[in-house]
Amino acid sequence: MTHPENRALGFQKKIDPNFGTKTCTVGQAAEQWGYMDAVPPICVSSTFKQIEPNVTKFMYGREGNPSRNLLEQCLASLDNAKYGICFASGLGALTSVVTLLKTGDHILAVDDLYGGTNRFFRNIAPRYGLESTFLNAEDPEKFVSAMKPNTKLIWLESPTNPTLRVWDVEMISKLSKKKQKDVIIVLDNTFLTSYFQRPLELGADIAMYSATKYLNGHADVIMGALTLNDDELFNRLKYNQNSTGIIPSPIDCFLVNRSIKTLHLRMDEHMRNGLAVAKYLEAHQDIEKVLHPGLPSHPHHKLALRQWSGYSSMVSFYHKYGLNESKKFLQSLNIFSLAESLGCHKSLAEIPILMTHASVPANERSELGIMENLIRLSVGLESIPDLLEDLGQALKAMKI
Ligand code: P1T
Repeated sequence: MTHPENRALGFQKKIDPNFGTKTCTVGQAAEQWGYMDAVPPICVSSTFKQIEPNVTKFMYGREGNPSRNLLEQCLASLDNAKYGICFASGLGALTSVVTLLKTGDHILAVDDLYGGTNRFFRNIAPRYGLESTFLNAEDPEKFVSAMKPNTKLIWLESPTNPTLRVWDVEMISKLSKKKQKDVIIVLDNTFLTSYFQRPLELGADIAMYSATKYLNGHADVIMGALTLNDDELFNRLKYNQNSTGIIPSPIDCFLVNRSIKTLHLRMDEHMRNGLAVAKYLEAHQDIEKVLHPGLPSHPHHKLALRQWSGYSSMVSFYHKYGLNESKKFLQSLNIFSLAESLGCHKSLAEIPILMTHASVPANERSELGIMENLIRLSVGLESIPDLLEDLGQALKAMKI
């Protein structure tokens, strides 16, 4: 079965026809619970009774928990992965990946990244003797040529936050593995989720998620997740997670597990709303440029169609004015909330230069195009006419 809307838009990758069944069934069996709970319970117990020393399915809540375990199985299935691991936050998942490295290792990262990811590689990793290079990945050969003999981690984010650049993950993976077989390639897939992009099938070793965003989708949980196939990497990550304690709470696991039941439905609607907003803004007189990979004007439009099976609802745009107008626009919005974060039911708007990407050095921000007139929108699930009206009135108000 092919998703009709997806096919009409020209995507070459198919949406997993069993996606909805997986979110509703994998890890969810009633038979695993004492009361045959049809819906998985929240297991808050921090420790588990043992039959004899070390004979038990779960031992201690930091090591593993039934509510977490079932979510990890379910998330893994969505990427057709062998393993899933959940963490206290998206940055917690990143920190855990970095625990795979040792002093003297080199990280090659794309230059346009979530500000917090950039901050970690730039300001925290060097304290432990890790060196990072940030580079545009438009030309995969050039990007990969920046690998050094000690490059152990390649960190990709595609599409990127906040300028929605798209990288050729398949080509980067192929070229970098050819150069160094043991380099670990991570793709931050927060913006698209497994529904629209499957990182492991594009050659990444690890798919990374801020589950805080679309996976949970209701702006009431902070969580991170990784999915992967490699046994050795999985064992090391689990060992390191237990040793560092970067775990999510069972209640948050319950919430994300509940939320992913509707992930495919939400993503379909997010895509529609995001595209409608992007097209509206592109035709607006006060807009200089819209960044959305679904617009034919986007430089990576064709690559997105080749690599993905849908778009997220992230839209960034440059208006024709300055910082004051940016602030006025954001403060005039009624349905969109002026807030950080993204990927939830509520529409959110922010100004990366002052908010999510304030920690990126100023010269790099301007090279990336993070300017005073760049606004980032996370389009929610409200009705399209209301969203367009809200944007229209705020664009008018910003000039008064
Ligand atoms: O917030 P946390 O769950 O720790 O996830 C960090 C993170 C990782 N990767 C991407 C692509 C992200 O966008 C984020 C978090 N981003 C925001 C809070 C934001 O407003 O962009």
